[in-house]
Amino acid sequence: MQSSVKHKLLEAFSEADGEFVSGQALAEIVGCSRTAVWKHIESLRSEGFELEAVRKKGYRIIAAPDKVTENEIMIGLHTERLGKRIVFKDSTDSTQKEAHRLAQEDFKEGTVVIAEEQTAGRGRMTRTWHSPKYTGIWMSVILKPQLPPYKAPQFTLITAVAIVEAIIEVTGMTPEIKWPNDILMNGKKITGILTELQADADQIHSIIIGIGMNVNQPEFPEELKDIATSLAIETGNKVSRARLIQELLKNIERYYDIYIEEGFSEIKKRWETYAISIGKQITARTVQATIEGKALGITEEGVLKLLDKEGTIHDIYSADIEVNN
Ligand code: BTX
Repeated sequence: MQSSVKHKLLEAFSEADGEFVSGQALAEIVGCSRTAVWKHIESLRSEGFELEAVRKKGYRIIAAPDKVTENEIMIGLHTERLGKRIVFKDSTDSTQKEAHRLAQEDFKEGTVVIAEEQTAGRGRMTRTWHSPKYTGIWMSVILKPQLPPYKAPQFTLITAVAIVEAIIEVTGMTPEIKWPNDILMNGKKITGILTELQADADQIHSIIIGIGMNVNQPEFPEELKDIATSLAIETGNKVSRARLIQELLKNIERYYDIYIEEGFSEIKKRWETYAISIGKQITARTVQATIEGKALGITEEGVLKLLDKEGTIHDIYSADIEVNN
């Protein structure tokens, strides 16, 4: 929508102070037809404005979108490095893409990209990540650990523990981790993690950790509604995205520091207490094959050990898994 039209409509609603404004009056204010007004109203709705339409009365505004501001995140952010620089976007294709670009421009470790909406949010491989406006946390964190690339999968596990504990802290509910990169609530996906690298053969330059957390969506599109959920759906309340972002950054920094100073064992221990698949019969679909067996646990490198019924133990580096019992 042209921003001047949007501006005029929002001004008219603001002056009406919650009362109805007729379609005809809006058409005159904006200088277009009533059908065009209706289209503009639809466009405001898609941006998160709640507008009521009543025949013969017109339109009235019920709520403006629940935006997050940079200041809201900064006040109450208790970190040393993470989030000291936040690149904040109202809309972007993918925060991962933006973070990759910034990482190459020699941005410091801890820079975070956050968007209110992603138009081409991505998951692993060529999958898409549904990222509607003003409802979730679509965020990428740039880290620059001096480590070899084979350590990178551990960062997905560090992030998973950080996410679970942030959700516990803010909502009091305990989600579960499904190896390697899903966080579930009541069996449905509440958060996905995408860990990507800029590296040469023996040294990581940057790790870009993408976090997509469903927070306040009231519902999901048809193709996701059986597998996805949001914190608002599960808790019955709207949840503060700014507060969650603060907790996430604090926890990621904390476990990252523990990892660098003490190694992986504390994180592995916590990860295992939140994981659903360990000790269970699972089906793992990798790019090469589908393997069924018992998930024995993860290694220090974050690799899943899977025992098949012939007694062979497989090392699974990346897969989609299904828990069978
Ligand atoms: P994944 O490949 O494990 O999961 C992707 C799959 O999850 C999709 O194919 C779809 O079935 C399902 N899905 C898509 N959107 C949602 C959603 N909102 N909630 C639940 N399930 C969904 C997971 O990949 C990693 C996702 C990381 C997303 C973050 S957002 C910030 C950053 N920027 C970016 O482009 N990606 C990351």
